[in-house]
Amino acid sequence: MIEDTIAAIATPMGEGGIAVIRVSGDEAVAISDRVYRGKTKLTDMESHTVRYGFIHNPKTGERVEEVLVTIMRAPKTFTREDVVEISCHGGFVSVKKVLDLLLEQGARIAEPGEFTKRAFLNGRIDLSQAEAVIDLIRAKSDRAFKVALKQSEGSLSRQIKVLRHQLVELMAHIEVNIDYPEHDVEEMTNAFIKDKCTNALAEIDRLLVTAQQGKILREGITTAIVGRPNVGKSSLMNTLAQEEKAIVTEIAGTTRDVIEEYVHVNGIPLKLLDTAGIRETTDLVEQIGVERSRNALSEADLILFVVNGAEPLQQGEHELIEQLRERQVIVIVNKLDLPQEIELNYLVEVFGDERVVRMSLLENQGITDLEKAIASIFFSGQLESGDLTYVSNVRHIHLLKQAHSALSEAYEAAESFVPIDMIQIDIRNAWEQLGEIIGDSVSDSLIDQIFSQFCLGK
Ligand SMILES: Nc1nc2c(ncn2[C@@H]2O[C@H](COP(=O)(O)OP(=O)(O)OP(=O)(O)O)[C@@H](O)[C@H]2O)c(=O)[nH]1
Ligand SMILES: [Mg+2]
Repeated sequence: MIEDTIAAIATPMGEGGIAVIRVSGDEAVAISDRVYRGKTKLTDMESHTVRYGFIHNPKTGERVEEVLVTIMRAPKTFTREDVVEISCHGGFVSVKKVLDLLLEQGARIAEPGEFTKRAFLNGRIDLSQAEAVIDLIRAKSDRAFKVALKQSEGSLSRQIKVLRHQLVELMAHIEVNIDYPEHDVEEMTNAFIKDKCTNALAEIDRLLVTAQQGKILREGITTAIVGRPNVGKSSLMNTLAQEEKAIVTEIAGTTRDVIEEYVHVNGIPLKLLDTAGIRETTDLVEQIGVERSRNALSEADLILFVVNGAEPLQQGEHELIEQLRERQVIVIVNKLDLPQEIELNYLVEVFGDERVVRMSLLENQGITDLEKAIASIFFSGQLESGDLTYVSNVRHIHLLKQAHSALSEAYEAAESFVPIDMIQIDIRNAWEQLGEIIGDSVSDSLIDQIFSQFCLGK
């Protein structure tokens, strides 16, 4: 099916200890052999062994690199084809030279994701596993990595397969009923369909519930730090980032732009946005900054609303509170080291006790309380459970929702005694949509689109 041999640099561009070039395909060993010189020929090497040697230009005889070559023969390889990995010195120039020689000898430069695509096309992994490989590469936290690893091992695929199997059984049952209606009474079949649909719907619901958490694990919770000037927003950013990321001064209006940083709180990744203090101002630059603060505020999943505990709430803050009522908010009452003037009871009344955290960023007080508040909002303890199957891929979520609505329709139809061959169509749709998740019934263009998200050499 796949005939040519592909090659690419598999490590990131730039300087490093080593860089690896990967070659895959029928001719991988033969092509590599033409540019390799060592004690034995690569064609004589056993599978899954490593050899020291040199890469040379067969035309000029020039020695180009000192390398280690790993030979892995099909089918026990990442792509299920013959794979050769050449480890060179980590400079850009030498790696490029070795790659060019391989291309001259008949390899073709791989497209992004083409190695993983071959693993999929050769049946070593299914589509959701391949997509998990992208997640593995992009994982921003330990936990996101574990979830992706689990998916790449096929945990989601297994659950989808069980579901599809149940639907096939249901379809077979209906088929029998269509062919031999005298064997069954309509009522029994309808009850059976409703029962099976209810089970499948519950299972899909369970997977969809994990979707929100999956997104967070992958992308981080977009968290905006907002409040009026000088309350300690940038101090909070620096405390959570554990470095002097943002400028902190006693001048109100220090921060003028949105400052972004990824941090982890109890293993939960946050995409933290420090913003300009919100107030009326005539300063043009600050006005733009305030505008950006408001945008960050409207897009955030979580808002850390910082107030100065040493002063009563001000008019602008009351307005902000009104906007924040319906959002996910943690109020940070800062400057606890100073005599307190703020209406604490009022804040607790509006946002709830566990959503108001008292801190002194100057004296490093209250940080654990804040961490707890963040963790309790998003995971309510659920993340600690051992099941790491999270649906986090937008394509999967969309397909699950479609399968869900098809099955709901089947249920409704059975309830109102619609002819069962009509119901069969809905169930079949759901079965097909679930199949698309694992790549059982996907188009070539979709496959191309999915694999183009990969980096080169993967
Ligand atoms: N006493 C006391 N001062 C603090 C505390 N936290 C921050 N400050 C001081 O408050 C001032 C303002 O802090 P920033 O972090 O720059 O405040 P900001 O909200 O980012 O201000 P803008 O960027 O101007 O909107 C600085 O002088 C900080 O040292 C605290 O817990 N206690
Ligand atoms: Mg600031």
